[in-house]
Amino acid sequence: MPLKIVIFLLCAIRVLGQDYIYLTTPSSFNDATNTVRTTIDEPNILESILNFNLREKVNFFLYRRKNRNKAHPILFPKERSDNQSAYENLDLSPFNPELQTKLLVHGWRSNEESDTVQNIKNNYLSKKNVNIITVDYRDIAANNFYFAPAFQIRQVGKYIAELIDYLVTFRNANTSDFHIIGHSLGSHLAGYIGAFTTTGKVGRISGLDPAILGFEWSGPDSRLDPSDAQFVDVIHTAAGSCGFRDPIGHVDFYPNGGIVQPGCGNNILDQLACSHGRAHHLFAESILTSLFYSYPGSSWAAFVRGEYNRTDMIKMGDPAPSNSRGLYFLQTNPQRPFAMGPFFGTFGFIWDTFNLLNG
Ligand SMILES: [Ca+2]
Repeated sequence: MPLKIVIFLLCAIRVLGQDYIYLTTPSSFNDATNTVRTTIDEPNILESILNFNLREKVNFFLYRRKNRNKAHPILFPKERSDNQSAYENLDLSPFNPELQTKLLVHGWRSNEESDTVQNIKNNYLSKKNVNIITVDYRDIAANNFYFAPAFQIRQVGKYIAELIDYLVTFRNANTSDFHIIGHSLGSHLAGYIGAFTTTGKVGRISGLDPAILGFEWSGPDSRLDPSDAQFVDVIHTAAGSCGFRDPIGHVDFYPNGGIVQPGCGNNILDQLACSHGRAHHLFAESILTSLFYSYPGSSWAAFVRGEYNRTDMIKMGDPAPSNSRGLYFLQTNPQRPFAMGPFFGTFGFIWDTFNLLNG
């Protein structure tokens, strides 16, 4: 069994807690028709995947500073065709079209109340005056059979895109002001939302360790890619196991090399799960501190050898500049605060400082 599949299984079993999994193969994928091709033989599973009611299963909540601890639900109309009265609960909502909107989506076996969403929401509201819209599709995401939600997020994404189009068309919002942030499976969901938005291209998508399982061999239409937003930034923290290994954004950050994160335990299962979750912790912290100094390079090995230029530094996470492109590397602490600012690679920094001071 190829090593890569073994790693997949380790990752999946850890999260699934069950004894079967289906894997995709490159030859079985058809980008034009499906998100994920699996060898599903069980008709009841197939039925549950294909038949689901989006209006019942997908919920939106709006937060502003004035209601940061009390979610304002955005209600769907009974008749979807009546766009003028759609989402009428918005009339009573604190949504402000003049502001940026952060749209937060969770991943597999998660929900709107999870840290992956709430930490980022709370940090934004403490730092910036923005609209926060959180999406909850927990009934879909809760399916232990990973490939069901991995398949269904295409439809979920299209459904969420309709809300963006509505806000732009009827509430004077600007498509460019939308920033979608998603962890794991939520990263690819964010890609679908961007791809299905019809009123323009959303301003930005941040993918936090995008899920690899079922997507590694997918074409760009079936996963997050740079065409999904004006600017796509990605943080890789469990690259090649739970998270996407290859760069799939305009800019891709690989903290600590991107494969395993420091402070994530000693056994392989804990390391994978913890490393996969580290991406959203790093992003949440970046909203507050803006201290993830990152440097461009060809590989982690080259970075470790000091083959980078400190003057090319950009900051990972929320402050990442929209014109940044390529691969970036950085070190982090093993615990909060994760950001090291300029004080990493101690000897390199001392050497740089020494040289600077001595002309
Ligand atoms: Ca895409």
